[in-house]
Amino acid sequence: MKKKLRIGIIDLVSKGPTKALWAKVMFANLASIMPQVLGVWCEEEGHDVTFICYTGFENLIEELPKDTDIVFIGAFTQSAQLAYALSNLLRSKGMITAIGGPHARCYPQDAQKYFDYVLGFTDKEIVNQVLYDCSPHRPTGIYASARTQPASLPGVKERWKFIEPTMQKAPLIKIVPMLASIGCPYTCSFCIDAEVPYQQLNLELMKEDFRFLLTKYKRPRVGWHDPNFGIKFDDCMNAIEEVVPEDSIDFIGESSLSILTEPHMKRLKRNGFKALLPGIETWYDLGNKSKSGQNKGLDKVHQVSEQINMIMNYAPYLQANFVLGLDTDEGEEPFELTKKFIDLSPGAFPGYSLLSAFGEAAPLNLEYQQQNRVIPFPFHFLDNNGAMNIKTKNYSFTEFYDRIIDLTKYTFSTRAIARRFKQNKFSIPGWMNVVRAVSMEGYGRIKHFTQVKELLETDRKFRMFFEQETDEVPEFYVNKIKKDLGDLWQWLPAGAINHDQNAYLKSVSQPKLMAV
Ligand code: B12
Ligand code: SF4
Repeated sequence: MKKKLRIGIIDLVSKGPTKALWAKVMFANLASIMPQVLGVWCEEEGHDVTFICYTGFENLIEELPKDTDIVFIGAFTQSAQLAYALSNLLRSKGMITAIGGPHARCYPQDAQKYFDYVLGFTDKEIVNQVLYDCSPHRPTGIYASARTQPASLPGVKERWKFIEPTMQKAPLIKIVPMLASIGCPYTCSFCIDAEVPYQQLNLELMKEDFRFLLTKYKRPRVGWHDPNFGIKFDDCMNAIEEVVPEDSIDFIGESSLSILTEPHMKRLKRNGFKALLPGIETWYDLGNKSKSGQNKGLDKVHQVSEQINMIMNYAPYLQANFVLGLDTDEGEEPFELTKKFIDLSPGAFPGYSLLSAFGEAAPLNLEYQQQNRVIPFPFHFLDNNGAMNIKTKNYSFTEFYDRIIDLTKYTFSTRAIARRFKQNKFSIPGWMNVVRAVSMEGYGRIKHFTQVKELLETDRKFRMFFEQETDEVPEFYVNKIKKDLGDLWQWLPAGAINHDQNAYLKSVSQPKLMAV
């Protein structure tokens, strides 16, 4: 007979204990869908589930029942060190541990050192196999992955048992996570979805979820977790229009500019789309994604700005995403063009990501590893801003940091913040932009980048790490991890600060998939 298991599921939103106001207000809204899905699947099999969305305020150990058999941890790479420490502690108490999520997809070999199971693409069958086996696998955990992304996932109604307590942790704004599709038809070579086929998920389920949500909140807010929302635009909008009274749910979504045309914007506005996060990425490449065709440089800035301003006539909040440090960037021009964009589209909030190679996430990462350009910054800093783990092609690190400091200062100057606020019509989204600017994202990053730049100039050992002359992680970074992990630092296994930055390259010749 099948054994009934006591299962713990932890969604690591925070990478350590925190008291930050931003974390208190927003972290529960950054929760992932898959840990909730896992909860549904485990209960369907008759097991008992304890679910924790870790926002940095919970005591993880106290919240887990002492007799838990197996704990699944969902982690981004930025939470890897926390996940490793936690796994070590849980194993010391006799529990089996499993990890899934972006970190497990990107760095499976490293995670296998610290977990009994490491899961890539995860469907119900894979989870059932793990639960059936449920035994220690040490020193090297088992890696298991479905061949593709699952064809369907439990919706909001089924996940509600896990969504509700998570939403209770969000005191002001509550954003319910949903998915309309998985994968993306575009093939941006730096992206984790470049090779994941696009799949529209079940629209009937989506409609049922809207009906359900409207019974739970007066005016629900939905955050779409689709990598690119609205690829099948008419199908999605028809589904919304069929069951949601006009403009009665607020939606937030990440869509490419090619989807955000004026006729589409009119329809999005009618249906309550309040916040959009299009990716511009660079002024030199990826024209298919932004519909800018062959347009590059200043021409692309003008064309994109015009479109962004049009979009903002319909949706009050817009974050325009950029990747800094791509190989196509050279000299001051890319940075000056972004400043020009800020002048031309003052209402948009620019979201910058330093080019990062997340292990085996993207096809381009193999090239970086072949060229020996990946620097083994501890995972804790791989959040698109804490560190850039690729040696830039056309800049020295000091020049690059000079330029990103200059651009960040320009973006969050008093003048730019005030213009953005005015353009946002002094609204709640406008206030959120101001808070983001004067807290971690604006001023916080200027401080961090400036510290890094100073250390590059004054500390030889620090610079040697950037120049790949040593693998010894600078004290600056070690101390930060120590501080962020708090009490869990003592549980971080020896060597867990380091990783093999070329593991992907080494693994391509060895088959990785093993049956459980
Ligand atoms: C939606 C999204 C967000 C949303 C929602 C985040 C969330 N909690 O899910 C928001 C905007 C909040 C966000 C924020 C961030 N994001 Co984000 N985000 C995405 C995006 C576009 C889609 C992810 C998604 O939900 N896919 C659909 C699901 C079903 O598929 P999946 O993620 O592949 O999951 C499969 C498996 O991994 C597995 N699985 C997933 N989770 C779990 C958990 C368990 C326990 C198990 C067993 C299995 C499992 O099952 C799934 C089915 O096969 C991806 C890029 C992309 N195109 O995928 C980036 C991505 C995941 N984000 C990324 C980053 C870096 C961030 C931020 C750090 C950015 C920042 N500086 O703030 C933050 C971190 C937030 C956090 N919670 O810690 C990186 C992660 C890289 C990495 N290795 O860590 C990605 C890959 C983008 C990139 N740069 O390449 N993000
Ligand atoms: S459009 Fe966005 S989600 Fe799609 S491949 Fe490009 S970066 Fe990834």
